[in-house]
Amino acid sequence: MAISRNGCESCTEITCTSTKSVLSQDLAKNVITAYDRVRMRGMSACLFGSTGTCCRNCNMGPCQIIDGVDEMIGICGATADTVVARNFARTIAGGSAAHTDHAREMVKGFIATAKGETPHEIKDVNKLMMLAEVFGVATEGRDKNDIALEIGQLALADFGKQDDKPVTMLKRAPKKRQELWKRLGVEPRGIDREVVEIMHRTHMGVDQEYHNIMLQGARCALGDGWGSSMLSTELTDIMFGTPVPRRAIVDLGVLKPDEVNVTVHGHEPLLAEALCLAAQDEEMLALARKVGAKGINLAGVCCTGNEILMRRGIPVAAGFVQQEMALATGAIEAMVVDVQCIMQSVAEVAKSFHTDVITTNYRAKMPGAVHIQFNEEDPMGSAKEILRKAIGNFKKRGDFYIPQESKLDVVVGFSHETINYMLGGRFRASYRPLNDNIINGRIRGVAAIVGCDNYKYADNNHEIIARELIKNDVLVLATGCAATALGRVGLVRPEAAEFAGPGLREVCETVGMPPILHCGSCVDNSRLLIAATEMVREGGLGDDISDLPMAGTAPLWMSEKAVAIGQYFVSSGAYVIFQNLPLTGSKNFHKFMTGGMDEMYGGRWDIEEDPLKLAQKMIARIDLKRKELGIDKKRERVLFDMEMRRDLGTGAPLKDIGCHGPTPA
Ligand code: SF4
Ligand code: MSK
Repeated sequence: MAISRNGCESCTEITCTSTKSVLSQDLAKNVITAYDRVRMRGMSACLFGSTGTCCRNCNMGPCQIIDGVDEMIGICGATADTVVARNFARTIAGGSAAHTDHAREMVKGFIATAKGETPHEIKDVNKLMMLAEVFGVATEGRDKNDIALEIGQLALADFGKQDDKPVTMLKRAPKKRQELWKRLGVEPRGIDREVVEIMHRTHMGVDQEYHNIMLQGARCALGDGWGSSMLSTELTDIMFGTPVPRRAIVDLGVLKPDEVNVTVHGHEPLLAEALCLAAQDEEMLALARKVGAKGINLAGVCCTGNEILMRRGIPVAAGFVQQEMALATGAIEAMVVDVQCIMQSVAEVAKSFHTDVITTNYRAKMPGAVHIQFNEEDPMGSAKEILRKAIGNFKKRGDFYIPQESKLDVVVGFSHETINYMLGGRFRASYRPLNDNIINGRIRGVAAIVGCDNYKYADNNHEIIARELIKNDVLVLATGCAATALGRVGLVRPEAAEFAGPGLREVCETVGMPPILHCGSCVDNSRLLIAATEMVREGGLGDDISDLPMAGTAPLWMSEKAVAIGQYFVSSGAYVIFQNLPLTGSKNFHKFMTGGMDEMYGGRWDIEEDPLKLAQKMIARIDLKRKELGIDKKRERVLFDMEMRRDLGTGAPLKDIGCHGPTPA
């Protein structure tokens, strides 16, 4: 594919300084990126696909349906309502399957760690004990590895469970929510089973009633959020340490001119953690020195990046839309990939440079890449083999360009435990101060900005939304590539408090926290479920998640996982708004998802393409919830009195949490 182009001037979608800077170099003139492909295709996305009305679930079709036109229903008679609902449910199943397969690997890694078969260890004993209680595992007088092994085995059983009892972690939700799920019949049973049941029910000639289809859609998504994703996050924390706040840097400028640059891209932290250990190994460092490099520089891409950023402070080079640009620097010796969000084009881009794209998971191979299978029984062996390959490429590096203009620092590591300690104090971890500040109006509410980047919209949409939210005193929790994008523009650091409204700013400055808290990777959205549950448990903000002044968005969503995440938040009682969704092809289904869901779950979907209006709709929802709680009048009193300042002052200052935080070593 040798199409040359004249830099990226015509890419009005790109606002990111480092991206523009890399693409304008001579070095990158033959690199074709997704931005180029969007232009080269010269056609807009298929209307049927975009609105959810294309069905190819059987070989009488494919059928394109037009709502309200009798001649344009499916050959089998399927209406727009049925087809759109089936497609939406299948998207949820796709996203949930991705999280679930990832989580299964983490559980297996956890079991292997408990057996002493990996270089990792059980680090967060407090969290281990908490999970032991959830799983009903006895702890008295037992070794931590024994306890971990039993928890791991019970967790693994939750994936393939065949009885009709709910998955174990569901009991962590607020009581009222659990009762609602039971009443509606949407409690997830086996995690895998719910994905299979969606695929069955959406097969030709099975479930043809959109409300009923979405009951299973909700059940599957809940199995993801409160099942697989939550298991993955918690067990990863126990093995690799629950994140605590730390400073790090993001953007393409984190690559180093004089070191072997290795980027880790994908989602599963098992390999990335092994690479982190191997990159410090004297044998590997000696090899690097031998080829003239000063060291080995690991950097993240996408959510693997977020995992090691949160736990180790390893810098993130790029989010999803920058994966090709990272290679276009010509400075990367190896891009190591595992699963999810890896564009096939990276192998093509790598051909213009000395870079090897190394696939490591048997599930995810690609033409043009080198495959080195990650061996779970010998993670260090695999990691060293990969690093040897990368080191071998260093001398082949030709011209390269590493942008320096926008290398920004971020403060990351906001697990829900950190929020607890940071606002509540080192000795009395509690969500009380957060709830109090919401009740007194300094903090108007909480918003989640999560999910991907997407070439469909300008790359500054996350920023527009986030600035509007914090300006209006809304505390933002961010995950995934959205968090990376916000980090790139300097909003994920305490200094960004200056862009917040007076109430939020005062809280942030008193505690020393950013107005946007980086809470991890896309699988870590389960942390936000727990944070919301803790806010309910703390009291004063209603008795269910649906009562909280809270809203969520994945504006630039790309992956099916984002839809699964959105649905588990909606089914948990949250208002979730995206810039577009493939559900507008059916009036009835659209109405149900954006209205009827609210009546069932107290949470609903919404769609708004304009990023500023999207943020304003989130604020309107937060205000509605404040009104329902009767705390809307109190927003006038935004200044801290001395007593409140002292109260917050008992929270652990940010700098201290890193040293004495919630995670015992
Ligand atoms: Fe067409 Fe019905 Fe077959 Fe879908 S299931 S492709 S609507 S005939
Ligand atoms: S990596 S799922 S682009 S957040 Fe999790 Fe980023 Fe979205 Fe992939």
